[in-house]
Amino acid sequence: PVQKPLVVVTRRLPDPIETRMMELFRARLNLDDTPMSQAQLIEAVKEAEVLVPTVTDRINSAVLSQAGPQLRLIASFGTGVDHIDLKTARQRGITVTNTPGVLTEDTADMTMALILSVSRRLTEGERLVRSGGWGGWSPTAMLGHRIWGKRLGIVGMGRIGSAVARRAKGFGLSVHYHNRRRVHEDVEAELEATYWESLDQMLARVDIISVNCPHTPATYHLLSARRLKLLQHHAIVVNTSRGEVIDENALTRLLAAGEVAGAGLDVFEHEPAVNPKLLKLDNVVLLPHLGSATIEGRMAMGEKVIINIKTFADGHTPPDRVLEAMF
Ligand code: 8YV
Repeated sequence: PVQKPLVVVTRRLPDPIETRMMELFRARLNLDDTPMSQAQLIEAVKEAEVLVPTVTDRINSAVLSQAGPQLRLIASFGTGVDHIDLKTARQRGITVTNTPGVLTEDTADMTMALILSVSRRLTEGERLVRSGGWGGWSPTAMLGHRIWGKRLGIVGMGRIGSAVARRAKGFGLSVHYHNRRRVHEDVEAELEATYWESLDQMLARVDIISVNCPHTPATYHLLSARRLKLLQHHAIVVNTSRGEVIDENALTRLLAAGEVAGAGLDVFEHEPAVNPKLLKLDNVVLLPHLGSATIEGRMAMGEKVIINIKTFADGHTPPDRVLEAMF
């Protein structure tokens, strides 16, 4: 087992996490918190025994092919691992871990916040008040749609999708879902969720779509132009997963044409770039990837990273090991 491994952390993490990392490991922190360039990542993997990247680091084959043999573990700070080339990591014998579970509830909260914001025109109304343009209450002004009694279609019924389903029940939504595999009947019964084997059929029948699946080669543009056109014109789309799961240009066109009624997006296809045409639309709520951005969540993510590194350094399989076969 590696003792006190050299751990390179690519971004600033919560202070107590960094302090603990300095105590436990030889931790090298990126104090200015700017995302590392590919050249900096390559420098990092030449020396690091453990790399702690985040979603803003592309740990692709170009980076991994430059890694020295001392790089044994990539302990990612986050749950999604689409920024890491898992196949190349496996071929080079590098273990990969993530931080699942601890950001489930926060991300599900953000999903509900977006559903409500879009349906009830929250940010539009806020902009009106702040602009000084609010002329006073009117019986017909800024009417949104109620969500109670509507049909929610969840794409990806994993941890986060299930947490969204639990909340949705409380808001009086009926829950529908599409997943690679149907979930266990007991879980389905608890969530009162209706399974759709055909995503196309589900899209045509729901009022709200929530994307909660990971981004993998199989889910890239899962919500393609063709599929988005299956939505009813009053439908709204919410995404707290990864921008790449939706064809953002197609969604933007349909929103502008009124063929999709609204969208709540916490993630984008080319983050932090946002399609400029989206910025002009009133029927969208746009957030800067805040799904897991709570103090509690980020602390728990950091603690998970530490446990994964410690367990690995002690010669055991880390609890949150990621295998290609999981996706
Ligand atoms: C973080 C996330 O914002 O965990 C994920 O997959 O998208 C978020 O929790 C980020 O990815 C941390 O690297």
